[in-house]
Amino acid sequence: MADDDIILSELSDDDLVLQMHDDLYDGLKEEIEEGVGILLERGWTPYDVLTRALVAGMTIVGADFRDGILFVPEVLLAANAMKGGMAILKPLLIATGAPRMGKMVIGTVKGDIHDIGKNLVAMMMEGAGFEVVDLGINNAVEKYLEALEREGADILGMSALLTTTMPYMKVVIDTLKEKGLRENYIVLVGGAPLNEEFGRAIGADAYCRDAAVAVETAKSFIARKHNALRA
Ligand code: B1M
Repeated sequence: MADDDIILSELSDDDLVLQMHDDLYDGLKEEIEEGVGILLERGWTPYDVLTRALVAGMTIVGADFRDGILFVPEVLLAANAMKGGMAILKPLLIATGAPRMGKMVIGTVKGDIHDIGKNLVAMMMEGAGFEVVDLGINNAVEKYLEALEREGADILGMSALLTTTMPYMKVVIDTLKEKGLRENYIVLVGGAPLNEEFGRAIGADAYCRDAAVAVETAKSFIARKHNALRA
């Protein structure tokens, strides 16, 4: 049967979820929105729809992106479809108090206006269940610090695409250190001209090669943080 012939509302829950994984992979925003609506009508909690239909689907997208099977345009489409589903779930999730993965403040550093990669990271993080506060581009250190405190964030994400702007990440990290705040946050950095060595040299917790790695890295740091708090 061709995809066009599939009537989502006639699928069993399990088949619908699998179909939604496929639709997310293919970036079909309307189908994802419809699928979300059907599962909610069938009594699914917003959290289950988020994790089992959307996040699980996005995990497949993230893995194939990491492995070079999917590329940026496809991931942007998938992320856009995901955003469609998320927009329906977001108010319901807030109302039902679903557990959150953690909160990230992210922005491109001062002097830099590249935002495509940063936006992709933000979308993938949201897709993985993180709350994301996107500060946009051209952020001075004060803007990051103010947002981290205001939002009670767990993670600071910084993006830079220019060799001339990437050193600014160190300015932000050094300022956090000077104010005794460095240990309060997981600091993740990314952008095409960076590498692991640079991330280490400036005192970040990790350099993230791409959006999928950013999600995986954030998840593992948050898990470590929760384990440390429990111990
Ligand atoms: Co510009 N640009 N650009 N540019 N631009 C580059 C970066 C450049 C490498 C092109 C080149 O010359 N080959 C070069 C930098 C050279 C250098 O620094 N050595 C360059 C230059 C020179 C410039 C200008 C100075 C050009 C000029 O005006 N003379 C100027 C600078 C303006 C400024 O920022 N002050 C400029 C302007 C622009 C445009 C506005 C035209 C446009 C940006 C549009 C926009 O972002 N809204 C633009 C673009 C599109 C590019 C290229 C072609 C593509 C960047 C991109 O979006 N890639 C770029 C060439 C390149 O990188 N190959 C280039 C796709 C994106 C998905 O990948 O951003 O790497 P990326 O993000 C990845 C990872 O890096 C990682 O995950 C993302 C997704 O997988 N990641 C993170 C990124 N941020 C992260 C944050 C994290 C984690 C992971 O936090 C946790």
